[in-house]
Formats: sequence, structure tokens, C-alpha cells
Amino acid sequence: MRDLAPRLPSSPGFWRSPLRGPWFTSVLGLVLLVGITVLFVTGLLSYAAYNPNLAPVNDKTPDKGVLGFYLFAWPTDPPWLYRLTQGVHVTLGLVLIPVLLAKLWSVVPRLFTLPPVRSLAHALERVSLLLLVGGALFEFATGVLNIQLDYLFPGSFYPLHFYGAWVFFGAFVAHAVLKVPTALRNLRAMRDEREEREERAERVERDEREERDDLVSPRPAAPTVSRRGALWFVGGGSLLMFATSAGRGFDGPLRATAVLSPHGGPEPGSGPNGFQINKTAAHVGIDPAETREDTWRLVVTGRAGTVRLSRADLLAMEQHSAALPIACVEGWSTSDQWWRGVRLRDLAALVGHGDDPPDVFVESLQRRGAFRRGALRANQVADPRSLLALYVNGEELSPDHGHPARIIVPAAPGVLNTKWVARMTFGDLG
Ligand SMILES: Nc1nc2c(c(=O)[nH]1)N[C@H]1C(S)=C(S)[C@@H](COP(=O)(O)O)O[C@H]1N2
Ligand SMILES: [Mo]
Repeated sequence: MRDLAPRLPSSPGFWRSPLRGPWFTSVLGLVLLVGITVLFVTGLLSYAAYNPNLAPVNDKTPDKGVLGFYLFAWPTDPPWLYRLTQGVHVTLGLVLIPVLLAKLWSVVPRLFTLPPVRSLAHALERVSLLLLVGGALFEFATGVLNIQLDYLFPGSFYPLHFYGAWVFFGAFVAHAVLKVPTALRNLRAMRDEREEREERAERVERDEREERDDLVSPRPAAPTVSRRGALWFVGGGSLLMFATSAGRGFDGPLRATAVLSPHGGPEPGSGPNGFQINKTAAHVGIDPAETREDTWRLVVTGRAGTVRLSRADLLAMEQHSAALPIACVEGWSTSDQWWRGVRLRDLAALVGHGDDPPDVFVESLQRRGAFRRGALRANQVADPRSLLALYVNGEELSPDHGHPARIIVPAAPGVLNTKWVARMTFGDLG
């Protein structure tokens, strides 16, 4: 009866591509098994790097509860750590999009199988598939939207992507435990023909309805491409994503190859301040009158009280240099820039924290927008390369790079490198 109505997606005869079958699905599934595991781990690392325990300033998911079990003090070494982990997270996420789409395409007949629920076990399996497919689409969609500079989920991106990741990964682990043995068997079977014949007979015997029947079309159309060719097509798509994305982790000509990476503010151009700018001073409403030599003051507070410092006061302090990159959650990063300014721990010492620098809460001149404040942990303040930078690459910071002063910390996500700093409060954070 079902085959008499092949126009309905629920009838097996409706799906006619001869490409569908256990081998194609298994290859893509195993690629996703490795890739998505790396995405999950780098994603959790990215969350840790935000210092979410410095509540309430950095904590974007106040109710994370047990999901925060693994959080640790993000190190300052190696200085390119976040550049690497987040570059991998974003680039790999983009590279896996063609693989994910092909995988979903390869199993789409299963979404329509009738009856929708055959038993309790089958019902549970279908619910877990819903979480798996829905979770994958949700995580990839929110991730892609978030790297488009304009943060379509301002503020709420972090909890959504974070909780979504746990729901999705739970379903993913359950799915992997159930399917990996099948996938490996399918691949081995394809390699060894003799074994394949035995396997096939065995499989048909074991469960007629399982693998083969719902993936392999009972009335396949003539092939227009081999399965291997189709895999090359998917791989080519991934390669294209890689070639047009990976350059976002570099400056100069390589960056120009990242055509898929949104180029936010003005093109950075060349010269000392010629590296990526996320948000310009004009865009976030920095009033030039407030950054002038005679008006701008840095207010630093600690247990010994409050001091107000002009730029000249800061320049009179001991100056230090550090070569550090900026690495954004969006996956773009700069090469090392040569920063020069005052050590954060010297500023801590100035207000009574000479021996053991505590956490610091940093506020910008900026009055609106998401990233006008942030907090750094004690280990970040203590690092001698953590600076309140006044110069970059031998020149004064440009207005768009945070003039008169910006934070720069080794290995920290770019969002913690606050620009146009106005106030720093040491101690008394979470
Ligand atoms: N005041 C302020 N500081 C800020 C931001 C901001 O929007 N406002 N953006 C942050 C983010 S998300 C990043 S990645 C870096 C970008 O630095 P750049 O624009 O100098 O390259 O600055 C950070 N500092
Ligand atoms: Mo960022």
C-alpha cells in the first residue's frame, strides 16, 4: 500500500536517490563524530575563557548551575591560546556545515517513516533524534549569526548557544553510542567485499527494517554521480568554506582571503594601527571631547582608596611592552601587535594591592553597547604582560583602537580587552 503512493514522503519509494545508503551516511557520521566533539570541547573552553565566575559582570548565564562544574582559571599562556581554540571553533564549525547538510539529506527518509511511533523504545529514539537534528541546526544557526559582527542575539547568544550545546551534545552522545558500531561495520564491510556479502546476509537476517531498508531506495533513480563523487562534492564544499574563512585568523593579505568573514568597521589599512577594528569609536558613541588630554582621567579604586590619573600621569609610570594578539569570539584574530603601556599589576599596587593583585572590574567611557565593561581574574592582572596600553606598534593608540587607553591581556578573548578605559576597580569580585 505504501509503495502505491510514492508521492508521499512517507512512502519509501518517494526517495529515489541511489546515493542514500549506509556507507554514505556512515562516512559523514564518522566525520561529524570527530568534528562535533572538537566543536563541543573548544566551545566549552571559550566559555571558560570569559571568566563567567566573575559574576555578575562576565556571567552571561547566571543559572548555569552544574553546567559550570568544569570552569577553571583561564591561563595567560601560551598568549595565542584563545586565538587557536576559538579560530578552530569557528573555522571548523563553518567547514562542517556542508557535512552536516549532507548527513541530514542522507537520512531524511527516516524523518517521514510511518507509523511515527512503533514502540516506547522507538518513541524515545525519535525524541532523541529530534533533539539531535534540532540541536544541530540551532547550534550552527546561532553560531553563524553570532560571527556576523552584528550579534543578532545580543546578550542572549551566550546562554542560548551554551544551553543548546549541552542539550545537543547529550543527544549526540546517545546517538553516537547507538550508531558508531553500525557505522564502523558499514565502512569495514565496504572495504572487504567478502565480508560485505556475509554482513549483508547477516544484516538482512538480523533486522529487515533497520539500516538498509529505510535508507536505500526501493526504486532508485539512475545515478548521476557516484557515491565517491558525492563525497568529493561535500568535501569540496568544506574546502571552500575553509579557504574563504581561515584567513580571518591573520592580518594583511591572508585576511583578504576570508571573504566569508564579515569585515566590520572600516578596512584597517596599513601602518601601526592597521589591524582589525571591531567597533569604531563613532559607532559606539565615544565623544572625542571626553578623550582629550585635558579632560580624560582614569579612575582607579582599590583597598587603599581612589586615584585619578591623566595620560601624562600614566606615561610617568614605568612603561612596559608586550607582543600580543587580539582574538575575538567571532573567530577572527590579529597577529601579535606590539603594545606599550602600564602593567595592570602596577596599577593594582598603586591602590593598595602591592603583594597579591586581585580581580579587576574595568569600565569604558562607552555608555551603550554590550562590551563597555568586563572583569579580569587575579592571574590575568598578575601577568607582567597584561597592560593598560597607551601605544601600539610604536604609535599612540588610534581612536578606534581605544585611545587614550585600552586593556590587553595574553590569551584572553578580545571582548575582555576593553577600549577607552575610564575606570578600574580592584578587588571584591565573585
Ligand atoms: N569599550 C569597548 N571595548 C571593546 C569592545 C567594545 O565594543 N567596546 N569590543 C571588544 C571586542 S568584542 C573585541 S574582539 C576587541 C576588538 O578590538 P579591536 O576593535 O581593537 O580590534 O575589543 C573589545 N573591546
Ligand atoms: Mo570580540
